Amino acid sequence: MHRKQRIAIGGALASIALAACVATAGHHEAAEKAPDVKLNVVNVLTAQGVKIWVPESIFAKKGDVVELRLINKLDQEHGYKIAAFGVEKVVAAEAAETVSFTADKAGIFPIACQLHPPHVAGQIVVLE
Ligand SMILES: [Cu+2]
Repeated sequence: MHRKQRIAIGGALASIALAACVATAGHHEAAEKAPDVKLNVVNVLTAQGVKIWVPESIFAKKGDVVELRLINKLDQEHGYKIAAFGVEKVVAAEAAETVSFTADKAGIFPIACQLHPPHVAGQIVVLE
């Protein structure tokens, strides 16, 4: 009697484990499509009068899909360019844009406003 119950429970657990496996596999596929790095980057004017995208440094691992929501809080359009990954966007005053790319090479690459080169630039660090 106990043995039969144990077998029945064992079977049920195996079914649950199998279902969990299937669910995990499905989730994994979905995760591959979702961005690995998802950040809001905000263009602000500091107290010192410096226009800057915050955060200045973005970190990712090689192969990561990076999605950045560029939010321009200033009253003038600004650019966001990462030449290494073909990103070049102009964000209108008090507007937002999204850029997405795959960080397919490791290294440290500059981020700049292509419209106003003197603006303080940032960098993206892609780990091997
Ligand atoms: Cu600018």
